[in-house]
Amino acid sequence: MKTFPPSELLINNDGSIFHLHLKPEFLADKVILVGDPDRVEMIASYFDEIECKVSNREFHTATGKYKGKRLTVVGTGIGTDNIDIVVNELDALANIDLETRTEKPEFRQLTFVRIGTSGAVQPELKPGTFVMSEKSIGFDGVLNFYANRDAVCDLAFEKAFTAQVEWNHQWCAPYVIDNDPELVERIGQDDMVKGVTISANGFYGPQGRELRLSLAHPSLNDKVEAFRYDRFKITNYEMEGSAIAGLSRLMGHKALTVCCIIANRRVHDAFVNYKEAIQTLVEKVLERI
Ligand code: R1P
Repeated sequence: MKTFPPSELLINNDGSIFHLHLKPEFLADKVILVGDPDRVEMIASYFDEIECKVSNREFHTATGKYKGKRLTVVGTGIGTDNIDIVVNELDALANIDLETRTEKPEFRQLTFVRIGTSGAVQPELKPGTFVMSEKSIGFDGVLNFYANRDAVCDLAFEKAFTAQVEWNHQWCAPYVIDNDPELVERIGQDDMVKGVTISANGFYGPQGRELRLSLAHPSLNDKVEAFRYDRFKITNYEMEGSAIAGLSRLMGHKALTVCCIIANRRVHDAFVNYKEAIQTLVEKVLERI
């Protein structure tokens, strides 16, 4: 049987997992992931009962019940590097016995729904629109470090994407991954646009924002907007969904990202007072998860 030594699976003295500081009993089967730690408080304010609140570094967690449904909400902070930690540690809480450091015989499936903010790359997607990711494109490369990445990725889409946008091969290879189709249908209803979301490995250069530094590929976002493959076009940028979808597919969990558009990159429009809109999106997800 595979055992996981202390250097690979780090457990705190109180029995909690290293970064999240959570114990296995704190984890619900349904997990909402958000980037902003304040959003954890906002979502927990809808709960009828709070079981626990735990914080360590940028990771803030609350578990409780919403209309009888047990939910865990985790604030991941920004970026897929944090998602690698969060999804691996949540999976370990569910599927590894932390006392014996061995995999549990019965697999426990988790459902992850990320609720985020995002920038649109099609002119018609106005701030305030809700987009759910049918597919995610990872610019981040996290999934490329795991075995069997090719078995879960849409390789034909990847090929079309790298060719059409004239991908710079100094960047890590992009990966394309489906979000869970059942969640796409159940959570993303007619009030959300079905889309293809890029998760970038940065907010400025990697999403084509130019401040004082010039870009290596200044026309990338023109090509991203014009990209077509089968019935798909790219809708939006954010920074976490690809690794959530990719790691979940490899591990056997279900995942979906839904975002509120708060800026349109093509018409240079932004909506910085988005709190009410994101609250509406949270209410929809709480009902549907
Ligand atoms: C960038 O400002 C952050 O906002 C978006 C991006 O994915 C990134 O995390 O999502 P959140 O609002 O969930 O943090």
